[in-house]
Amino acid sequence: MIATHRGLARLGRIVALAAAAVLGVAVAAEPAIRVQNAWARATPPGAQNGAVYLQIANHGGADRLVGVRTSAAHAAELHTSATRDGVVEMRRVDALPIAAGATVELAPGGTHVMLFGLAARLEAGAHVGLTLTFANAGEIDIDVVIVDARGPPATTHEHGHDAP
Ligand SMILES: [Cu+2]
Repeated sequence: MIATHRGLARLGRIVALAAAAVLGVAVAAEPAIRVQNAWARATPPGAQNGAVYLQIANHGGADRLVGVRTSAAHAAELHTSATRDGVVEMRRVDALPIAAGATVELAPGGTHVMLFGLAARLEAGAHVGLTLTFANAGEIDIDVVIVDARGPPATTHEHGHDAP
């Protein structure tokens, strides 16, 4: 019998998984959903609301973003924006579909996470935590960097998974 390196590696992985299962050890799998480049604009003094933008890369099957929450604001909601007759309208949505293999971008002028009733002013250089809940992937905690009101950090243009 001739076993390829790949076959042996796979066999080794199966054995490791079986051993982990027997021992009751959780096996960390590559996450299907990755949230990256999360940012929000700094808010002026007295502003009550803010918006968070980010990218969701889905390396697994179809999923849905069904919830957002943060301790940085009284409430967080998923919003879509559309221009109708020259007027920008924001609309709350209960869920955002994330197709299999897709990268969904929440960006200015489009879908965003709206923060209502900020606990404190969003100041450039600070970070706030945000928890995203996906129907299949479960909860994912992310770190949102607050940037100068002029725009996103340069890294927002990077699409690499582990780019700084
Ligand atoms: Cu909004």
